Amino acid sequence: MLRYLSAGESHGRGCFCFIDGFPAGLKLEPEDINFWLAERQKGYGRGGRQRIEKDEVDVLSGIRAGVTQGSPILLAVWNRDFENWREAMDPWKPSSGERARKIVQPRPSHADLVGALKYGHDDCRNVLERASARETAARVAAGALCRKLLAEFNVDVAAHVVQIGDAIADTDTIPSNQLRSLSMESTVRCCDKEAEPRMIAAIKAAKQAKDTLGGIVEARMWGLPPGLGTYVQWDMKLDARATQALASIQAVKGVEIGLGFRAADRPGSAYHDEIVYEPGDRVKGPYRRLSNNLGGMEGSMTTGEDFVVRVVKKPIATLMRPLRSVNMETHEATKAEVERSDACAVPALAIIVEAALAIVFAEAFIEKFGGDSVAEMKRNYDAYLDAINQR
Ligand code: EPS
Repeated sequence: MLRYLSAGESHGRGCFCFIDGFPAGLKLEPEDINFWLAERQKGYGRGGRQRIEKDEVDVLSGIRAGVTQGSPILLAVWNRDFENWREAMDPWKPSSGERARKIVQPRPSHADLVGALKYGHDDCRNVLERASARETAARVAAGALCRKLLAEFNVDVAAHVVQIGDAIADTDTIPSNQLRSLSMESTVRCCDKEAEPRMIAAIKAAKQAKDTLGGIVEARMWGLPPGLGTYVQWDMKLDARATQALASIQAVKGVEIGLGFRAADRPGSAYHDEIVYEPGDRVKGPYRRLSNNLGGMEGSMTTGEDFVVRVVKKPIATLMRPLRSVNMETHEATKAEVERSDACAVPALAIIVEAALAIVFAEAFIEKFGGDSVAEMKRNYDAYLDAINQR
């Protein structure tokens, strides 16, 4: 069983990730993780923080001589900005006045208010430090290990931005294996050259208006054999696990698989993916679908077609022209706290979505094919492919 948990505060020592149940025998280089950490920091619309940080992984356990050991893996991404926050974030000594950077004017749409009520904090900083999307650096590090494991089985994932504000891309006809190179050419990770400048203009306008923007990312994963996940128990359903992993990314408000909500407009005859017998692709198996409206999932299991999912992120909560709020000490009407923030972090979401999916699907591979070593997984994987190709 693959499990992972993160720890860390946005302006504390760093972002940490504990991964248990990761198979032995996967060869890795630091760049396999650092590349994705750097990608997460990029994107038009990011704020000043990314100029301070240069996220790099520090492996504290579980990897020896560039090979995973089968033992728990502990990863750290140290925060450079911590130097500027030592006093406010000190684990032992309380700081006072300006230096404490106390926040009592919660931002609408952030975790500030409810978190303070729930945990009994009188300082919203105790909430926002952990609720911050900086936590996604830890997930991206864990996701990088899982991507590398999936690559051993020729599974790949690419996410790209399909909407920012009212700028919408047209990318349905772009093959999945071209999404990576096309999105890497774009500062907003958009594969549609015509929509890209409209997205950049939308972010620029929002920034000038001291506002923020959300958007939609689409991810596709390919190289998946049929039969990952299961229909037999609610908490083992793979589409549900992918949805949970994606919905838990900060600011995500919706996830749809395949046609998603657009399934409501169609009769069954125009929605269901018809089945044909078409041997030839060993991984997909001999049965194919004539379309992929279900996004590569039937009965909460992979079908062998590409897994397709879209994720919507709300606009970032911190506005430079703050919305109405309440001072929690005086109960007076006031404006929400203004903290340095991003105008739009949707391009970064693409990298985080890929990482979140890599973790869920790596876990599904380990369940199906065994989790002690990569070599054992490969033996079981080959035997399974032999079996399905005889059906
Ligand atoms: C983030 C770092 C943060 C924010 C962002 C995510 O840095 P700081 O708060 O120091 O500017 O830029 O967090 C949010 C927008 C949020 O709402 O939590 C990062 O590294 O991704």
